[in-house]
Amino acid sequence: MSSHWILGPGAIGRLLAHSLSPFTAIALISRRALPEQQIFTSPEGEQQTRLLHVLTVDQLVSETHGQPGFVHITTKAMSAEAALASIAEVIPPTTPLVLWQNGFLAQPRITQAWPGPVLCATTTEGAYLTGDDGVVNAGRGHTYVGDLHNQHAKLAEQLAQTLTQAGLTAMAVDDIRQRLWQKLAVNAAINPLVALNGIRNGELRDEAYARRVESVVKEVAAIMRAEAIAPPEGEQGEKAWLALVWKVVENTANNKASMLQDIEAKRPTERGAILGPLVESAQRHGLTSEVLQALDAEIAELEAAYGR
Ligand code: KPL
Repeated sequence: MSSHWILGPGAIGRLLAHSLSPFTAIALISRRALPEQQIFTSPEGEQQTRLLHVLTVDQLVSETHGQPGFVHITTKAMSAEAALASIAEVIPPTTPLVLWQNGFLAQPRITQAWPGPVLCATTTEGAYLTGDDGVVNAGRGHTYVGDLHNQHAKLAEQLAQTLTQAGLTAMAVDDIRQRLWQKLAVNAAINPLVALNGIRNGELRDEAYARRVESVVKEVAAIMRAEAIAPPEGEQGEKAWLALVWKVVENTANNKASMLQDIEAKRPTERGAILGPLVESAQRHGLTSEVLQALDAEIAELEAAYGR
């Protein structure tokens, strides 16, 4: 039976560790030590305490721990490459990786650099941490897995089956690139604006912010067209992207978006993984990205002020 190593003990990492552990060997790997006893709360509110195999990166590289069947990288987008580098010496270069990052930064880079198969996953599972020893699966969702060049369909199918058996409904897909860009497009219209204004997602519908959402979507829609990415369903074009953004705003109206949480906790944001690929794509295709660049600069300014 192939074991799953999970690198990054955030909400998705711990959700994976808890879900997979009754079915397969797992190791939850982090930079700093975490308690082995971890509490999992299901979407129905049931609590279970499990003894998980937790390891620090230092322990992993200084001891012998066998070889993993899969390594899931569940760090933030900007930490994924460094996290992989920190354990690369103890895993064979043929090890399949699964990247769970937001945006579209870590995925193409690691796919190009890693000799073995690289799967990407995108999920709508809701999860949040309750400290060093707890994770809550706040809402069930769907997970899609595939690789950017559609060369590892069997492996994606095997992983999707394992995840589904573990209670995380998953499907292998041949359009993961599109799905990652679609998620990024919606994220770009919500995350920076709510982070800059310190508001819940639903407040974007207020007149004071709605115009700015529209101007972000205008640029994003043109970039998506150039990248040959259509909205997931229904019509094409700017109107369809805007409708999708407002639908997500409505469905997540009470959410404190991830970028706002990062700003409040004075952590680096994922602006490079969300706005970066859009700005880079606009430049490549000769499109304007003034609004996106202005958002990026404003977020960068907030991050630069952390230490002051
Ligand atoms: O995915 C999200 C995030 O918080 O990062 C959105 C869609 C903005 C919902 O909060």
